[in-house]
Amino acid sequence: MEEKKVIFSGTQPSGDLTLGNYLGALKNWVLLQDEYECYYCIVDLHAITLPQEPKDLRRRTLEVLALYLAAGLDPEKVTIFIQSHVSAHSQLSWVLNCMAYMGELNRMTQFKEKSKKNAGNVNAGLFTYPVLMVADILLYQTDLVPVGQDQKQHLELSRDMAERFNNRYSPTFKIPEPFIPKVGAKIMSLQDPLSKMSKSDKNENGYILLKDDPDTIRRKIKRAVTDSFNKVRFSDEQLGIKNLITIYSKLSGEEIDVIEKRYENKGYGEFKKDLSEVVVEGLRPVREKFEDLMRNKDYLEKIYSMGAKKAEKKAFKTLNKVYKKTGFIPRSYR
Ligand code: ATP
Ligand code: LTN
Repeated sequence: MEEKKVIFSGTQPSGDLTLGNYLGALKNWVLLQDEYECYYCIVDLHAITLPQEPKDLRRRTLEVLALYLAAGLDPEKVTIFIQSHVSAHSQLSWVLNCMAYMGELNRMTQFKEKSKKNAGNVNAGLFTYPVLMVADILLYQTDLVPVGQDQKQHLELSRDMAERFNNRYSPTFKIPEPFIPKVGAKIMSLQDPLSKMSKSDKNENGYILLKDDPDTIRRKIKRAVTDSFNKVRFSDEQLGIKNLITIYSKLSGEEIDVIEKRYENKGYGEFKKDLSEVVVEGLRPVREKFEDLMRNKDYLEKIYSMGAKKAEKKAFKTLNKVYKKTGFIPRSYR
């Protein structure tokens, strides 16, 4: 039997998940789970590159896990685990840090944006964040990494670093490929269609949370920024409306031109009203399942405990090779 290709991806438990995370990442992960050997991680080590309140971090870590399941990931088919439970991530990250160039990390857009936003706390972890992400990916001999557009640059670094290590020592890592959806790879803020919908946005009208109740969703869509053309068209001149059509299409499964046609002679009011219902109904099963799961902490514990065991096995196989090639003497248990 041919071996399945490996997929790895992760989400930071640094805020509540948005519709952007769902459409750009989660929804695709679910579609891939039958065909691939999948590892889906909750990257808590990454989250502390910005200050986190310990009790919020604990709560959100479980919430992200519950959302993975609520979105349709099946723990019998995929490995779901918490990054800090598998120490190989930190260990490989150190080795790779010693091979990463300051210059290449300095060019990372996410680092530049996040350090600008958090000028008072630009810690070394924020700078080396992409190297930890490289370690996540390379540990599992990953073929494909399904992410939103914003992560493309980090994926290029993963490929460069895998090649660097393989060339310096001998073939060790698979070279991973990004896997970015054609539509919905970058859902934009409802308040500013030039910046991406982000869970760390200060303005809560900019994003829709997966756990927002129906009235909140309706209110946020009603307030979404549009333009004065009053034409429901998928065009770069109308970025606000373009974003809303993308959301409509991704959630309803309808093609963009079908949606444009339906609203050809209708105004934004009617379009937004219908879109609200598409979003409310699209997210309803996710939210209901999520609330159910959060009442069952024992079950969640079982999932992350099983996940860590499965992930660890694969991760340490790679780490041991790396340690050996680097020149570390294997520990003796005599
Ligand atoms: P922040 O917005 O706080 O910087 P984030 O949501 O970008 O965080 P993660 O939670 O780690 O960061 O992202 C999880 C996944 O969701 C990644 O694959 C990312 O590319 C994707 N993603 C995040 N925001 C969007 C968006 N607006 N549109 C499409 N995909 C997104
Ligand atoms: N950096 C990513 C989250 C992330 C990730 C990963 C994604 C950490 N490790 C490995 C894919 C593969 C983000 O901010 N969205």
